[in-house]
Amino acid sequence: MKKCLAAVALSVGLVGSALAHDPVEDAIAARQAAFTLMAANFGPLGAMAKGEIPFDKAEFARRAVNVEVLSHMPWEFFIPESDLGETKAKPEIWSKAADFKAENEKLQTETAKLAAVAKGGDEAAMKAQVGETAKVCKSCHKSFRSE
Ligand code: ASC
Repeated sequence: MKKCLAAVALSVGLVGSALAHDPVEDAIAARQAAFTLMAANFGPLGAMAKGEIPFDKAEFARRAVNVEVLSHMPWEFFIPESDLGETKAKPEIWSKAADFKAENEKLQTETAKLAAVAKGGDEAAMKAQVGETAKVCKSCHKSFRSE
């Protein structure tokens, strides 16, 4: 019985500490997780576009869909005050919120095109769209991510 109570107390404690996370830290972790997955999927697309790894149509299409889905995920986690902490997010994300939103939407547009063109299967068009998508990554990083 004592052991059982101890186990219950322990698990309640674990759940409690998981829920007690700082919302700002959680938001930073969530958006960074989305960007990490985006880079992990976009990296091979860039490598295929540059001919650094073999072009594989099915693999390209799978990763393009992943990137499109992920392009919808980070933005809700740029919550107020979350420019403070372990982050490269610049204050301009909040002070120029409309410009940041425009970049977010551009990424969604270009990654949707990437997934669509991948379905079509035209290798040259697929590779070209990787370049168009990378331009959006770069432009947003330039304005809104510190190095
Ligand atoms: C990536 C990655 C980025 C972008 C950027 C595109 O794979 O991690 O930040 O592509 O380099 O220009």
